[in-house]
Amino acid sequence: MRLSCNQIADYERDGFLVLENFVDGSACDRLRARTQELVRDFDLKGVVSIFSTHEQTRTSDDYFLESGDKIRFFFEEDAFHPDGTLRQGKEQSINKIGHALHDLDPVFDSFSRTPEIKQLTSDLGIADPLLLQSMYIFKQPRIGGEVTCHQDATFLHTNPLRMCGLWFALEHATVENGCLWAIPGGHKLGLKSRFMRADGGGTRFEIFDETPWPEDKLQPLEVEKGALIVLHALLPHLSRENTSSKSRHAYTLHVIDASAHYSSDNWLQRSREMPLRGF
Ligand SMILES: O=C(O)CCC(=O)C(=O)O
Repeated sequence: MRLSCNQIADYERDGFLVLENFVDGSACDRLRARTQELVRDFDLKGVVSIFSTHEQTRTSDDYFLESGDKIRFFFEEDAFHPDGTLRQGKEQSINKIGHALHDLDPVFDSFSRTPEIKQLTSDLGIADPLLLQSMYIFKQPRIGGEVTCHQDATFLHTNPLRMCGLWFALEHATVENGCLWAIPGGHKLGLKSRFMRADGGGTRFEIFDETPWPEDKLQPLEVEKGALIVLHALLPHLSRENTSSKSRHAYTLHVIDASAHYSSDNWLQRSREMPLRGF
């Protein structure tokens, strides 16, 4: 399956592309089942790293900063009682798992490295692809937190910018359970900020443009299980809180081009022993 000229033109115009039925339902189910096993085997003693896009700096502890070549678990902000104990089981409390599932787990590896995804990234102009980052996002029923409007290039910067995000719906994603929203054409507004490692340790944001996003132009991207949403590196997008009783599981992959320089001050780094790989 190759992208048509019209699809490529849509992507260039809007900064995103929705491809329904990109993966089989059975492949989505295999990924969900494997994730259930990972969560079951995850020992949370000593790990209380709450992931929140509201206060990125506070939560950028070592556990987060060292996760670029590991499989690590991050909790919903509302998952804990004030005394630090979980309000409900860990299965209902985890916000996401990241960031090297595709290199460390065989089930994620085979979901991520298919001829179809390889062809797609080539059609998008990524000539020498490297799979940079993977995340399993739960968007838990009732406590699934919002992800504020952002560009992925803020977090994963290359020079020149050659990167795309691939967002796979593992369940039906709707406005009700916190689907993605995007500003069509917003990828032409330029890079607003970068989130990077700070010289003295930890992280910081560097702001290039303080103008707020034109959020009145956001459109919901409601999709069925098995759909793929391709996101341009500069596309402003977000997801709202999940206040419904339904989860909204998704898997994301970010692919860069080996010909572009991966910025050494990006928050996400790999150890020398685990270099990035292609398909
Ligand atoms: O799945 C979501 O809720 C948001 C994911 C997202 O925006 C991202 O991974 O950049």
